Amino acid sequence: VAWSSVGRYTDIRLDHSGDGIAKITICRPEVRNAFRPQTLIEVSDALTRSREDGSIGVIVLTGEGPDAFCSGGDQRVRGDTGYLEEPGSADAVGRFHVTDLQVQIRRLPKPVVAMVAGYAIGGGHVLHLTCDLTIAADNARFGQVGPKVGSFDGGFGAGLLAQQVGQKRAKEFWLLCEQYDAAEALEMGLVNTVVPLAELETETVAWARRMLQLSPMALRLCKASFHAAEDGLAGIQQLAHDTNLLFYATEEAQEGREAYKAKRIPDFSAFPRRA
Ligand code: 2NE
Repeated sequence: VAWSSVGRYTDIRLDHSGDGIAKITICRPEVRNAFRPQTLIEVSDALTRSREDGSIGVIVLTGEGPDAFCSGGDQRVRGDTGYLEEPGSADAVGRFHVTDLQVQIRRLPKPVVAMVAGYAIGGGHVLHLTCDLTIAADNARFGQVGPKVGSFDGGFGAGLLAQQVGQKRAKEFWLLCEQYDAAEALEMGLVNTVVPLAELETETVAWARRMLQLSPMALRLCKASFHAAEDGLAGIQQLAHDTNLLFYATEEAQEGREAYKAKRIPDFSAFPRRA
């Protein structure tokens, strides 16, 4: 793919394939693509751009180099109140930017694919869990390490993992903090496929292109449907509002709008009460 670079970032890169794929790359290989607040602010911005851009149908999230997808929160900027944007500053207040980013990936109405080479560890592992699909290279390694470093992610980090691999296995991830290789990840349903490292991008692009051939609205509703139960009222809200988008296109809904604007009583008598 002849990727073209979009936007100006310091911690990430946003590239377009030219045929509907946006690729967001975390570019901090010197720390195994650990994220600091700035990294997550930039990923969020790239996701927003990709959402708003009608030429984009699929988003790929990845890390630079063969060694890591992402190793989670950058422990060097973890303060006593959260992760710090300006660690040197005396009045720096800690944040958990990753909370909003996880939700953004879940709510994004286009498929988001994690393309994983090397380590997906800690908060980096949770990022792949929140993506819709995961394509793994044969050198990928997965694991949670929170309890080793005094942290945990009891939200999507626990819940989505349990849904994907089962409660016992999910608890094993968190209670033992060990690593699992790509073959084990495939066997437990944590990833969609495992490919040789050299073919990772080609294969991921092929999967993305298959989705680009499909109905965007059907994909959007499929994604929202999966999350409707998992995300409780927030998930139902997304699905409900998506159906509203479709309902607005009907003459029945338009009669309500037109009657309001014309200050008349709406006449819905032409519309069937469907069985
Ligand atoms: C990822 C892993 C297993 C890779 O091991 P290896 O042996 O391939 O590399 P190495 O030598 O450990 O790492 C290379 C450099 O990257 C830094 C290392 O300190 C090392 O630096 P230098 O010695 O070259 O100076 N590095 C790697 N990960 C880092 C990180 N997360 N923060 C800062 N520097 C990092 C191995 O590196 C590893 O286990 N890394 C630590 C993983 C970790 O503790 N992640 C945070 C978990 S908590 C979290 O992510 C979180 C959460 O629990 C809840 C909410 C939000 C976030």
